[in-house]
Amino acid sequence: MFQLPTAHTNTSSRPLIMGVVNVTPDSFSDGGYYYSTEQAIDHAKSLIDEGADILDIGGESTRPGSLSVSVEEELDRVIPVLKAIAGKDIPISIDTSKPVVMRHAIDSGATIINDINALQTPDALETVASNNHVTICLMHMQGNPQNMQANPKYKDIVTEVKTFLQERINTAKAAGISQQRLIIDPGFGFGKTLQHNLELLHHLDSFTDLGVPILAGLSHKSMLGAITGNDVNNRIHESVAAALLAVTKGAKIVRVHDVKATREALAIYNAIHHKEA
Ligand code: PT1
Repeated sequence: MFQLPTAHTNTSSRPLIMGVVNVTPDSFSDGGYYYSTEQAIDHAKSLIDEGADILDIGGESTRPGSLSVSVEEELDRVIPVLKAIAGKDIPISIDTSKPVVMRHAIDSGATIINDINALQTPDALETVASNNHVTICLMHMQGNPQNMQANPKYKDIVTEVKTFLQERINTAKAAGISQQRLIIDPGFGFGKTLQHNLELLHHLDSFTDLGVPILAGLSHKSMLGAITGNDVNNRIHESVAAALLAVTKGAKIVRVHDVKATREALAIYNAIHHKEA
């Protein structure tokens, strides 16, 4: 069973690396599900070899401008991959906002629900509340992936994101989910300008007040490319720098594509902070 006892209670534990496993059809292939399933399973295995602590499996892109997929399609994408990885002795997170996908993923071995919609979808709260083994990541987003980058607006980004996450924590607890089962995420790139994202990262430490572990996902995001000018497939260095910065600002979990590079960078952090690598 996966819980984050160390991330919650033991400040001497090292930060955890969540490796991203996307199960989305390859636009350069007409091999259909089998092809992308096999590819995702191979990728998951290599992230385990690189030292991932958690795998985050997602079947619906949430990058700016992405369209949602049907429940059936999302299930067809993620469940075979989940089943292939379950039993490999690594906690599995499912990146979904759909209660039906949450339910099937839990039944197939997922122990973390990573919901960019913070359990606001009807039935989502009820679906996860009853299962005491499941940890939930509540993320902030303004708008939805299709429209979120159109015109993001805040008076005070840090306060507004924090207030939202506090409300979602309270709602989850009122539904019977204990605080020990929760993780929060400010949602970098989800309805935020570059300036908003930088302000959030700069003040990430203020989110520790909420009393639950912080997860940060900055890997390969456009905010990094906006600074260096590198395209999405060429942002390893800025992603590693951002992950390390997030950790120094209190993140307990970093969601990354480049597990090996992040692991090596965090080894330096761990050495300084007397945490076991
Ligand atoms: C995240 C996250 C996620 N990000 C959590 N789950 C994505 N908990 C998917 C861009 O600006 O940060 N936290 N699941 C990926 N989403 C994006 C968003 C990818 C923005 C790219 C951008 O480039």
